[in-house]
Amino acid sequence: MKILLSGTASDSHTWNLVYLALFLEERGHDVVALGPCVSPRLLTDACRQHVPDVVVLSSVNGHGYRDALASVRALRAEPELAALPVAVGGKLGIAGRSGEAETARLREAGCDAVLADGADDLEALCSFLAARARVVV
Ligand code: B12
Repeated sequence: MKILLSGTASDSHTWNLVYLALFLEERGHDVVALGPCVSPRLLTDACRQHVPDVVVLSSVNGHGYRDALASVRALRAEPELAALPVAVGGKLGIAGRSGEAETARLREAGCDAVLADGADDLEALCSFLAARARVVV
């Protein structure tokens, strides 16, 4: 699958993105990596340009919940991107994982998968992608 991998607007961390790019490429995916500090506008423009099968957002600085909310709302506001599968994960809250209310809001806004930062979350991402791959094929 073609995966657009992106950091979020306020997040300057990069090794999470390097790790995820390698992790996804080792599983045979074609990764377009946008890097850190990607604004919602840049993300929507890149999705139009690269036409990915799935968007994976990663954030670890503690502002991922708010940033991802803005990003997914921007994607869902564009008719041609409204159905594009989006998974977000990492350390989304200031105390690591995001809370249940934050997770629910992200889902309501259009995130198809809201994951955290553990090995089980990477496995969950693989399952999410495998389910999408069957749809794409
Ligand atoms: C190195 C580092 C920095 C470096 C980053 C350098 C760089 N080029 O990336 C510097 C010094 C710049 C930095 C800055 C800051 N940092 Co910092 N940083 C770290 C540190 C020590 C290591 C991060 C790292 O590289 N890990 C290696 C990668 C491979 O692991 P990872 O990032 O955890 O990613 C894994 C998982 O999170 C997961 N994952 C990530 N994304 C996704 C997405 C999906 C879909 C899935 C499934 C999984 C997943 O998979 C990855 C592999 O396992 C961590 C503490 C720690 N030990 O984690 C703090 C940490 C991430 N930083 C933190 C903070 C608060 C900051 C600052 C805000 C500090 C400040 N007050 O200025 C700033 C952020 C500035 C900004 N605008 O973003 C906090 C975040 C708190 C939180 N979320 O709960 C942490 C956790 C430290 C702490 N314990 O408080 N940081």
